[in-house]
Amino acid sequence: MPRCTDLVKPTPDELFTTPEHGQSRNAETRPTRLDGYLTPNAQFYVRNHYATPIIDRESWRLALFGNGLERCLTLGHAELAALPQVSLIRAIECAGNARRFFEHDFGRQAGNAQWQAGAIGVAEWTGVRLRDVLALAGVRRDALDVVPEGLDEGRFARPLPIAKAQADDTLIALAMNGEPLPADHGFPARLVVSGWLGAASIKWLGRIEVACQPRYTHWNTADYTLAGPNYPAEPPADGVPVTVMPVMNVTELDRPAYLSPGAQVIRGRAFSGEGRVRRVEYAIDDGDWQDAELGEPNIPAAWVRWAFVWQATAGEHTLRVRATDEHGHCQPAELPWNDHGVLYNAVVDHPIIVTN
Ligand SMILES: Nc1nc2c(c(=O)[nH]1)N[C@H]1C(S)=C(S)[C@@H](COP(=O)(O)O)O[C@H]1N2
Ligand SMILES: [Mo]
Repeated sequence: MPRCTDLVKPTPDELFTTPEHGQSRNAETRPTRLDGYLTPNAQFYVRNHYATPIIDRESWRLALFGNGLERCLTLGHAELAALPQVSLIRAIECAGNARRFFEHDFGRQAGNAQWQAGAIGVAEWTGVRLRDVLALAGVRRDALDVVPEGLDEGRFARPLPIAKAQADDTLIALAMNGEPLPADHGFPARLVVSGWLGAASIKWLGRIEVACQPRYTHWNTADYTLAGPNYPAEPPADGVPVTVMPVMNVTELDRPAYLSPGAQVIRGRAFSGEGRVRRVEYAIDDGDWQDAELGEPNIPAAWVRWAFVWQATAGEHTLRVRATDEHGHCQPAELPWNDHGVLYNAVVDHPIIVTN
């Protein structure tokens, strides 16, 4: 039985959790159930602001318009599929991933779905470069912002600067892990904006405006911003709009984890929106930081799998893990509060209980 009634795919308990405040349309991947490098489509987290719309591929159209283009253009699926296709392995991570830990640190909840660390997935996305599609309509030299819009009920839309829209690895994806996009992940076409907050990767793409003026929607002014007393407002935004996702770790253990004494392989995945992860360290209880072993592949703006062997001894323990990316950015020991609970990437204490 699918538990998320606004979703098409089944979200069984053994593969997903539902973040508190998550309504019936958000489903969080259980990292303990991941196996290979890629997140299978059936296990990929879903973050929907509205119910998944069911779209007919044959009648679906993508409309391009706006004063930043030479001409308006409408394309169907077959026309997109006939353009040069690109495949990329990239993560999509919700800006609100790990939001629940704000409550852990500050004793009160920051807004919205209370994700643990499972609002991230890595897939191979295949489609056309957004740049190639925009070029068909002619991008004017003074184009500034691109506003991709979804066909879901609330027309979810989150502007991008033209430079990011035209990056090599910004795609209109038609396929995910070698299959047509699943309904919940944006069928028939979604954006994949590498390294940026998940909210930029608009699903069920219907329209793209290219504007010579700055563009604002609810989702870059009143949400997906760093807002509150620690951050300056950037009117009309209530804070600093989120762009690149910072270095982050997902440990493949339940909270708390129950393990048996003896040699245990502890695993996880570390990600940085800014490039490759260079190092993952761990510390048990009050012990020193030690290096975990990094696996292959290690793809920029995707993730790297890490592992270490721990000689578990009976009792209660605390594991801490921190990742560092190729720019030297490391997960902080603590993080200031922000009202929408975005970009939580502080090192968290992971409780482990070792019993026979
Ligand atoms: N049209 C549309 N696109 C959307 C959303 C949405 O609600 N509607 N949610 C965004 C957010 S906040 C995230 S984190 C990602 C999640 O992608 P996924 O559901 O494929 O994991 O989609 C983004 N694209
Ligand atoms: Mo998100």
